Formats: sequence, structure tokens, C-alpha cells
Amino acid sequence: MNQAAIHKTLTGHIGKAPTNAKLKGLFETRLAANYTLIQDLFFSLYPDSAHKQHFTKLQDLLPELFSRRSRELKIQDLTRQMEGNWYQSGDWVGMQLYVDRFCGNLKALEEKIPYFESLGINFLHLMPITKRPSGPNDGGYSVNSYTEIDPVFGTARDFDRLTAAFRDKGICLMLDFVVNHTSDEFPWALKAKRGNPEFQEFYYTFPDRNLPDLYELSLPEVFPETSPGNFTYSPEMRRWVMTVFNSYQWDLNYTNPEVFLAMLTNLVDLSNKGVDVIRFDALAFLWKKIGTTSQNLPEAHQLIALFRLCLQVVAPGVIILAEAIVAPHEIIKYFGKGILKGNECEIAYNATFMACLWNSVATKKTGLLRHSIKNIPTIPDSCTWINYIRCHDDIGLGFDDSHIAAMGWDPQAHRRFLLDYFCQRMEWSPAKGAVFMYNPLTGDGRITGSTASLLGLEKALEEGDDSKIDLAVGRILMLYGIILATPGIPLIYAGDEIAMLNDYSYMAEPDKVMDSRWINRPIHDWETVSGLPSKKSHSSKVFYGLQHLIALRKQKGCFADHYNIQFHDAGNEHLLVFERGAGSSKGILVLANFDDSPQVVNTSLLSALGFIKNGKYHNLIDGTTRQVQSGLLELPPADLLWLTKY
Ligand code: OTU
Repeated sequence: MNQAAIHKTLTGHIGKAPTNAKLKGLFETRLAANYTLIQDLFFSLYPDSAHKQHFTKLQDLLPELFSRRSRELKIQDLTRQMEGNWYQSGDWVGMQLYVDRFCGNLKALEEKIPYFESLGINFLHLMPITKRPSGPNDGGYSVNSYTEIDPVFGTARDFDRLTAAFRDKGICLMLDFVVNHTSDEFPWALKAKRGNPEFQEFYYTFPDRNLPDLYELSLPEVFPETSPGNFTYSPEMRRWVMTVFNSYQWDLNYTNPEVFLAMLTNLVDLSNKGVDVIRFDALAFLWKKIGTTSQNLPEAHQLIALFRLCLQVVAPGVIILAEAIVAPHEIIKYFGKGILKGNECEIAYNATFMACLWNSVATKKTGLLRHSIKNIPTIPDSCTWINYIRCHDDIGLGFDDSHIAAMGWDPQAHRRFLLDYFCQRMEWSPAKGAVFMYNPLTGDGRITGSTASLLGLEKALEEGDDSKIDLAVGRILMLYGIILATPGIPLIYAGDEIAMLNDYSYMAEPDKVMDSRWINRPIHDWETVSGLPSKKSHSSKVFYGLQHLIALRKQKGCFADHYNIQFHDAGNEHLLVFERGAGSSKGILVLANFDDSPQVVNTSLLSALGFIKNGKYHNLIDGTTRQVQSGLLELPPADLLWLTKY
């Protein structure tokens, strides 16, 4: 929302802009309203009577953090509260990008605003931009600071200018909060290395292997190829430290309330820089317990709720995205359940839907997708999804085994098939992906590769086969057309909008060569962008196709209705059919053909739903009205229809 709009809303609702005293009063009201729950959560995590003094510290910290928030942001918070669930608007369309790889730095990014606007993007997820080690740093997910901008990207001023420009243009900004770990160069880690026992308590450090070995009995490995095991020996400290991710990422010890207080300060300071959505990275891992996988533990949920409630009190316009790439029934819990319902994260990645879409691409069938969606409980009214095809990470095959079995497939063999299909182990497959973190012990592996390469464009271009190129373009638009029509915020991975292929340059970089996720972190191809207007290339077809779908999404009221979706069994396993705004005259029926052959759908269902009248149907995407032929509607391979009740 821009300044003029904020002012208008405010004056509309409360007559005139609020005084600072009024803003402070509202903060106190929020604190009073949430106090009991905050207190209960705090003492359930830190039960000792010894922790009373820490709770007092928290009570002192909250007003202090509020006082550090700018008046402009406080007014924006208020506006958003009055709007109610602002993040559920159907207008948001997101893009995720690495600033350095996309355009160099923050100043240059500001100049790209017209590019985002031309595509219809108004929500940006910038990959980490704060200080990080100069050596391996996991693409910035190893942090030396939570708030200081790394000079590679520019200065604090550049960032302030950028956020001001975003606010002015109504662009929502999402940044990461790497809440589970810091780098081994973070000030706390440096103090710990120097032997400071207080800061050694900020991490899970041990004098010998006794406890680490006990943890290892049940801890899985996240990066088994590059960082086997979950502990690293620190020669400086002469202690073992827990490092669930890379050996240079030290897990924070949240059983220590000082860690919570310090991280809450970092969280609010980051929010106070003008960030609208905070992505809680790897939040499933926040609490560790011997004898468990140390993922998705109840205490992790309590801790997230505690962060969230404190953030709500200080900065109620800022919301949290759960990066929980875990089993379907676990993801849903990050919206909060029981007494915490609606009190954890407002948004979560729809990782199940994403993985199921890729499963449908490989199998050309949609049964698993429909089955999985049906078996996921609906989300709280105040929450929403981020829908995506690709992100900077791997594609994990996180389906529920029972769902795979329900399709008549053997779960292990099926996962193996998907890995083979996407990672060039099957001659006939059009996909050109790479395996990420193959674990020979478990046979598990994940998939990387750009959307375009995974969908066959790279191979088709190599073969110079125009019909295959068109088919790959069709698949890209079909997948994006699906997520642009599902409830939640669609997120386009930068590069996908111009169908960028795998980037193999990482193989020549020693810091990156072991991490095949870099294959899908391309340097943005601005030369291709400048050639888009000729409208002849495959990139142009994808870009203008997406631009058109985004514009249609924004025009259509039914997409804003954030959870009105109904999946239909159209009697053809290759087709995905779902309805938005069911029952309303403004509803839309989405049909997508995952097969490489034309498929037909019986029109009786479509007539019953009101999308065929007098033997005709209207496709919003190309604006045509067509006659049904002999009771059947035919979809070419990779075709996508958005039917309206014309
Ligand atoms: C996240 O992802 C980030 O998205 C990654 O880029 C980071 O490397 C990582 O955290 C560490 O900060 O392991 O391969 O099960 O899949 O949290 C991706 C959840 C990751 C993990 C996910 C993690």
C-alpha cells in the first residue's frame, strides 16, 4: 500500500493520523491481550523458577523493541490490522531471487521495479543479504549478522531506500530469518570459541562424544554427502558442537532463554528495517531432544508461537512464513493447532502440492495429487499458502508413504522411479535434473534442476525439436497456471519467467561444486529479457504467457476468496480438474492435461457444474468460446484451460 493509500485508510477509519501516545496505547492493549498466552508459553519452555528473571527481561524487552520501530511502520501495522489478513488478498503475486545473481546489488534491484511491475509481481522474497563468511556460506544461510547488510549487496542506506521504494509501490518484502543456526563466525560463536562459557551455552556444545553419540542414534542427516553426521569438532573450543546442516552452521540452543531473548531482538530489528514477511528458515529443527529426530517437536511449535506472539505485540503488520519442508501432516501444524491454532505462522510453503505436481509430471497422472490434497486438513481461516513450482532448494519427495501405497505403488520403488525420471537415469525422460544429497544408506535422494530443464526444454533445445520445445513451454505455463489458480500466494522463481535452463557454472566454483542446488540458482539473463518484445522465442512465450495469466488472476474475484477450492474427479486420470468459487456465477474451472497425448473429458460433469451451456464453453485464457464435439472436450498435451460461466 502506498503512502497516499495508507493515509486515506487511516483517515477513513480513525479520522486523523494517530498520535504517538495513541500508538503506544495500542501496543499496550496488544500486550495485555496476549500476555497470558506469552507467559504460559514462556514458562512451558523454561519452567524453572530460575527463569522468572528471564521473563522479567522479556517484559522489559517488548516495550524497548516497540520503541525502536519507526512511526511510519507503526502506522502501516495499524492499517494492516484494520484491513485484516492483508496477506490473503488475491492480488499478491510473488517472485523469489538472489539479489547478486539477479542484478548485482540492492541499488540495481530498485531499478528493476518496472520489470516486476510489467510481469505483475508485487511480492518479493530476497534470498539472504546480511553479512556472511567469505568462504562457504550456504548461499547466505550461514549468517554473521541478522540485520547488517553484507557490503556485497550495498549499504544500510541502499536497503532503506529500497524498502521505502517498495512501500511506495505497494511491493511486499519477504526476507529470511535463519532462526535455527548461525555461522561459526557469528559474534556469539567467536566468543564461544574463545572459551566464554556463557556463549558456549548459546549452542549445543559438548566436551566429549557421549551425548552427541546418543543424539546421533535417532538424528537423520540433512546433507549426508557434504556434511555427514550432526556434530563438528571445534579445535579452538576443544568441544563438539551440534551442526545439523553444514559443519559451519552452528545450531542455536533454545533451551537457553537468553538465546530466545537475543533472537527475538534480532527478529524485531530485522522487521524494523521494513520487512513485511519473515521467512522462518528450517523452523522444524528448532528444538532438539535425545531419542527423537529432533524435528517437529511440540516445543518447537511452542517456541515459534512465542516468537510470533511477541512479534504480533510489537509489529502486528509483520507476519511469518513457515519453511517447513516436512511430511504433509506435519506442515499443517505450523499454522498452529489446539490453543495455538492461528497463533504460529500465517503462511507456509505448500510443499506437498509442489511435490505432487512434480509427481504428476513424471507419472502423467493426477491421482496422488488429489488423494494427498483430500487428506490434508483445511488450514485455519487466518492463514494461507505459498504455492510454488521451484525454489532455490531441492525438490524433496516428501509424500506420505500411505498415499503412495493408496495409488497401488510401492513407496520406495516409486521414489526411486521419480529420482530416475528427473535425474537423467532414464533415456526416454525429457527431464534434465540432478540428484541432490543421495544417501546410499537409505536410498533417499532429492532432485534439483530448473523448472524449464526438468520439464524438458533443455533436451528439446539440444535436439532442436520445435514440437518438443512447444510442449515444454506448454508444461511450464500449465504448472504455473495451476499455482496461479490455487488459493494462496503464487511464487515464481526468478529465471522461470523467461524459461532459464540449468546453470552448470557452479561446477567450476570450489565452494559450490558439492552442492547441486546451485544448478537452479542462475545468473539472470537480461539479454534474453531485452529480446522478449520480439515475441518469437520460447522465453517470450513463457514471459507473456505468465504475464497474461497473472493479469487474469488479478481481474478475477474468485481467486481472492482464499480457500474456496474443490477438486473434481473428471474420470480421466491424466487430468487435474478443480473449481474456484464453486457455486458462484463468477467461479472458474481449471483443467490441466499432464499427459503427452491429447485427453478427453466427458462434458456431463462440466455441464452439471455450469461450465458448459448449450454445448459451448468459454476459456478465459485465450478468450475463445467453443463448441463441444460429440459430448467430449479434448485437451491437447500440457493444455491448461480456465473456464468461466460465460
Ligand atoms: C533451508 O532449507 C534453506 O532453504 C536452505 O537453502 C538452507 O541450506 C538450509 O535451510 C539451512 O539454512 O535443507 O535442502 O527439511 O529441507 O529447511 C534444504 C527442511 C534444506 C529442509 C530445509 C532446508
